[in-house]
Amino acid sequence: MRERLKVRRIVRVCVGIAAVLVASATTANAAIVETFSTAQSPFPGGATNQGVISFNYQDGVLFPPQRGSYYVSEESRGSGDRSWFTFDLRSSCTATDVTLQLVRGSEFGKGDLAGGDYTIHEVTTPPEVIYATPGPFPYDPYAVFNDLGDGPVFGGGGWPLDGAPSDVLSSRLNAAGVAAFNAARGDFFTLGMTGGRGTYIDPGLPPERNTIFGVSDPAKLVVTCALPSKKADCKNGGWRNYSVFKNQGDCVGFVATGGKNPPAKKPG
Ligand SMILES: [Ca+2]
Repeated sequence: MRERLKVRRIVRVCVGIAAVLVASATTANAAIVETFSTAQSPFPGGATNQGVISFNYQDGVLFPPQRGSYYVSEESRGSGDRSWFTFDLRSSCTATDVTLQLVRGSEFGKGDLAGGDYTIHEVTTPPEVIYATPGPFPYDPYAVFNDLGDGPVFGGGGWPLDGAPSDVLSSRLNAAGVAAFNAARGDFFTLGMTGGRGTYIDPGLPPERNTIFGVSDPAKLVVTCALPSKKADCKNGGWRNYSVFKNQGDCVGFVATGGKNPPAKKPG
């Protein structure tokens, strides 16, 4: 009798575990991820929708903006490399989570500053100005250099300065960054990045900045799409808010099957 009770209890525990596994599998299936790249929809005159402006404070020189590559270095004595990344969100879903993915690159290097801090900023300069043709930047590049490192902060962190050029840094945008992404849907979306401001160990030494990124690989934006959790979310035109369904029935079917019936427009 006791043995049978034990078996029953084991069965009950197993059923419970199985239920949890099914629930988590359903949740995983339901997630829809979209990836955007600076290699998509390139503006004329550049291979990718990204670039860098470098400023050397000692010489007071702003180097000509460079399209296609990105460099981010820690800023000190007013010198630094600031980069921008533009993504085509004309067919984007509504995001709940947005992560910027960058490659460290072959030109990263250690200077005489500690750490590898960087910050992601809002960019208000419109892409038609950043990518104006025919020549690069027929406008005030100082204004754009400032824009890449000022205004609302959308993310940031520290990056260890030892590693391989192929290292990928993932940086999640904060709530303000996700809101800005969603506000930019249907258009292009540009992010700016600047290094932190370090202090020289020996002020008498010539400037040697930490370069955190130095690469021309396309930057990526990995986006988790917002999805309905109940049928009511689909009704009265609600299905349109998710921009992954072709109609209300498609949306209701997705909810009813716990995500097993993927959206017709964007298969999960
Ligand atoms: Ca700005």
